[in-house]
Amino acid sequence: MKKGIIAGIALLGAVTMAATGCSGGSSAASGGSKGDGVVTVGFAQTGSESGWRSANTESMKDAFSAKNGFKLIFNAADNKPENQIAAVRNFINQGVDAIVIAPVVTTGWDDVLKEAKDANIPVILEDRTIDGSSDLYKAWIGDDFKKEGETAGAWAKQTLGDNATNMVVLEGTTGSAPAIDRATGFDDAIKGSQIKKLDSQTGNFTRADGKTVMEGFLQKYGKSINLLFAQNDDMGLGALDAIKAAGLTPGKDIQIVTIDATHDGLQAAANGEFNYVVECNPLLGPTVAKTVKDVLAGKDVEKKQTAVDQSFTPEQAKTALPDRKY
Ligand code: GYE
Repeated sequence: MKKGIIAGIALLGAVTMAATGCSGGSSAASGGSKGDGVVTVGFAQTGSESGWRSANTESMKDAFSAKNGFKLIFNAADNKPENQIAAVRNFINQGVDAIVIAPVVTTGWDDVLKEAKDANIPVILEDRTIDGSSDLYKAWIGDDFKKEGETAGAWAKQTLGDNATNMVVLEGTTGSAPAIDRATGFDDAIKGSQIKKLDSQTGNFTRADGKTVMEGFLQKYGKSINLLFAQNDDMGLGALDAIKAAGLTPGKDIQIVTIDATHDGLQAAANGEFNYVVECNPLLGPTVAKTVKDVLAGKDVEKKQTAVDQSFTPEQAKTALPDRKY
């Protein structure tokens, strides 16, 4: 089944854009380029922590290609908020036409986004959201993280919630929108069930940390763990090694639910090692690129553009795998 359909859901978009549109900016007059027809865009990516991130970076680089009329200045911040803010300041100093940010964390953005606004450089957020005034960016394009958490939690409640169940959680990057919203969605969804959270710690969305933190959980709680909620596939994949090394069978002794639905995640589900995988679509590049062009052309854009996600049982993963794009 084809994915990647973006459903715009913000009705306020047109009004907000009209009020905050980039009229008067030097770039608006030339449709965003400096007269040579090429649009220079600085993209501040989080880093390269996961399979999801690799797919997102590739999608962005493809969409912001020279063939499509862009010059892309790419920065990966190694998941350090201070690196990312420095990269954005650097883009402002270079006088790029537009800035795209996948914010590592939700906080700390006000000053640098005001600087971009003062320089008449429009900012578009992709993937992760921020706290703070929505006047400081033109649009956000991403996935509904709270809903992903709710979907994962609803599966857990339905599958295990009637019996006493001990859960451990591998959280994503502390302070990131997906870590915050997936936790909220999941916890809401399991309310009223017999699932008890034994522990919840960050594994920074990486395989290596997912493995290390799961080893710690297994040492501490041993065989009493029945359920793992990994906030992304990579941490779940790292945890598989720890679970097997402890002599347990993933998917049976410990049921596992993850989020992302990358190729590797779906393969683990098809192998029966993950019991349920919720999708988070990383192929946002084309919609982000179109939004950048529209903003620079002075057109109204929808402020909030949310990708449509689905979820997979092991059987559904087997069916989806041959056509999986990431
Ligand atoms: O789930 C994870 C990545 O922000 C939605 O970041 C993204 C998350 C994704 O590292 O794998």
